Amino acid sequence: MVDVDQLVRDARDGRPRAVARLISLVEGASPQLREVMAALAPLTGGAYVVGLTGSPGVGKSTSTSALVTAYRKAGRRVGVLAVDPSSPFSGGALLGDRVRMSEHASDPGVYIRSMATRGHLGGLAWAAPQAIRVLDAAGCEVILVETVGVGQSEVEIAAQADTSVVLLAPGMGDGIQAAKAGILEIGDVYVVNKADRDGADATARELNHMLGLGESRAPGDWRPPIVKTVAARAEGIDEVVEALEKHRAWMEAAGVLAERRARRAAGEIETIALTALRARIGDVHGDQHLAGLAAKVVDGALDPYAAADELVAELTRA
Ligand SMILES: Nc1nc2c(ncn2[C@@H]2O[C@H](COP(=O)(O)OP(=O)(O)O)[C@@H](O)[C@H]2O)c(=O)[nH]1
Ligand SMILES: [Mg+2]
Repeated sequence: MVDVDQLVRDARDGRPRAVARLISLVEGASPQLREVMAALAPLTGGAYVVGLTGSPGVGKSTSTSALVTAYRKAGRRVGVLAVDPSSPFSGGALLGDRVRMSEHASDPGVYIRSMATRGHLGGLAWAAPQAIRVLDAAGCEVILVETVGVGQSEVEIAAQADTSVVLLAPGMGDGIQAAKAGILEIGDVYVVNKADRDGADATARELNHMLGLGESRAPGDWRPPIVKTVAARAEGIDEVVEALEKHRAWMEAAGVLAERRARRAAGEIETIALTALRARIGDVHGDQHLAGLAAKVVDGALDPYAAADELVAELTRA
């Protein structure tokens, strides 16, 4: 058994190994998970969580690394979480990311962690926010969450962030891809990276058009900015930071930050509760009960809605 309170104190004091241990406990769904989460709860809420999404190769890791440098210059403690929702192992795609982040490896003000979430109990929606909580409690003022995969899981991760940054690059057919993946609905800030390549202006224009940024909006609405960057040379990164700060200030003033966090917490509670209920269905008693109900539905003795009501009543009785 781990001394959770000691571990949390060490993490708070900035010991990277303690932070790593805590994330491992969380990731491994340790029996001490509840104890860990209870110890962390009063220490959380201080971090600003920024999600970075976009197709593979667009420059998320390079941008993340450049953002870390910028935030470190401003004296902020930074956490980086690279999440790969498609793989059960944190190898492969994340390896290159580690190389791109290596310049920060010896900086005690930066925590970098990669996690793979497939095959997780409760999946992505469950694992990533808990790791974010650990980084938050450890005193990270800014947490950058990079998603390695594409598609729906990316959108899910974006929902864990206070601010979502969507990255595109010229010449990747990104416009259409982005629309397909639905990521054009989630961006608070858009970045056209690899602006050193041909077509960056065209990509920015196309994006501007697709987002309907030329159209008028209600006063007080957030208008997502499009920032051009050359992440590999850290060009435009200060503008990204500025856009993030602006978005954060707008969210605070408009009450959106509190709203988003409350919605996130509600989703988290729901996921945990549903996971617990599903686990109960798997219990011997519940399983037999379910089999009995299924037989009745097959026979036409019961309709599936009535059967489901019965199951829910049974599961929540004890
Ligand atoms: N030309 C150019 N290449 C870049 C730029 N930013 C990143 N790259 C390169 O693009 C490749 C993919 O970058 P990476 O950050 O790993 O992308 P990710 O998969 O989105 O995390 C790497 O070889 C980077 O060096 C840029 O601004 N311009
Ligand atoms: Mg990457």
